[in-house]
Amino acid sequence: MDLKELEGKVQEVRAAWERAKAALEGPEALEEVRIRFLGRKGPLTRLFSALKELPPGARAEAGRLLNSLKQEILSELEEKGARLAQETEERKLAAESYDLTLPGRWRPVGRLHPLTQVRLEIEDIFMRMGFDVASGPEVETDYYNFEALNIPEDHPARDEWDSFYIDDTHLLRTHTSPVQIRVMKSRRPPVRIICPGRCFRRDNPDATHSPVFHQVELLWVERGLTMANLKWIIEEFVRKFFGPGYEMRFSADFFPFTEPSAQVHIRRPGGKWLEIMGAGMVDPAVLSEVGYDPEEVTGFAFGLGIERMAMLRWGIEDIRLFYQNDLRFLSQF
Ligand code: FA5
Repeated sequence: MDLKELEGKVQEVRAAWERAKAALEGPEALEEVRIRFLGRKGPLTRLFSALKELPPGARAEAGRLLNSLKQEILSELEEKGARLAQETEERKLAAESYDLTLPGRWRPVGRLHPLTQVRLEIEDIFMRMGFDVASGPEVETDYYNFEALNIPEDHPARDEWDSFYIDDTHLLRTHTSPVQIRVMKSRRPPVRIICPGRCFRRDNPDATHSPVFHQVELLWVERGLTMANLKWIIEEFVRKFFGPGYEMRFSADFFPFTEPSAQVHIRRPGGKWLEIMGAGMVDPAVLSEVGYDPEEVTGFAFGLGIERMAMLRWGIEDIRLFYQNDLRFLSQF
């Protein structure tokens, strides 16, 4: 072999390399082509070993030619490899990227039931006035629900609170007033508490009555309290809860455990009058029953309907809406 012939072979290898390069795709093909051209059995290795067949004067030139082709192939392989790696990376990123035009996923946010909102607000108003929050059982004895409240058996007032009895002496409490008795029996005056809670009556459901409903009981017992204090507290509370535009009506009523007794109606602007509570001065017989001296202390109490407060606040005309768990209704509050 002479230089001329070697030059021709180098040309051939370069041409074959150019074709292989153009068809290159993917990292495996790259490795295959590297072995094919530069491996031990590749054309370049063969040509390098053929150098010794050349006349000594041509070997340097021939070596230069072969080395430059080898460098060319090496650097192009490297470049191609880098490009392939970059393309792979870009494809991966493109597949991972966020599509900002997709609509978001709707995640409903929970909220407090309107009756819970009203209860918390009522508690807040009275706690700021210095009342404690007390509680009592929903299953009561006849004694606390009626007798200690001056409603003996056979008293006609029992008919007003048509009750769910559990056995001869236990019932679901018909009002939160039994908590008055429990609190007074466990503390000495002065006593200043409110008690929110669930009540149960065999009332026929209608727009303003539910067999399960909620009351807030208020009780204040101290030396020298009068009906004027009770009226002031109620007016102050109604003003704070409803704000301007609501009217209040205070009228006489009867409860065996208060004397005198009153009821309170509220009217929303443009709405109907709705009874919200019964109230009165704690009857001396009740004070004696719990061991207080009616000559020494007086007290007043009320029982307020939470559902009625919510109805007046938002202009809701049917109490049953609170118990139907319809999200179209509940999500408005
Ligand atoms: C009582 O329950 C007395 N314990 C209130 C009381 C307490 C008087 C302390 C004096 C001193 P009455 O039955 O009127 O009273 O109920 C009071 C309030 O509870 C009513 O004004 C009304 O707002 C609410 N209420 C009563 N029954 C229902 C019902 N079935 N559904 C919804 N709310 C009711």
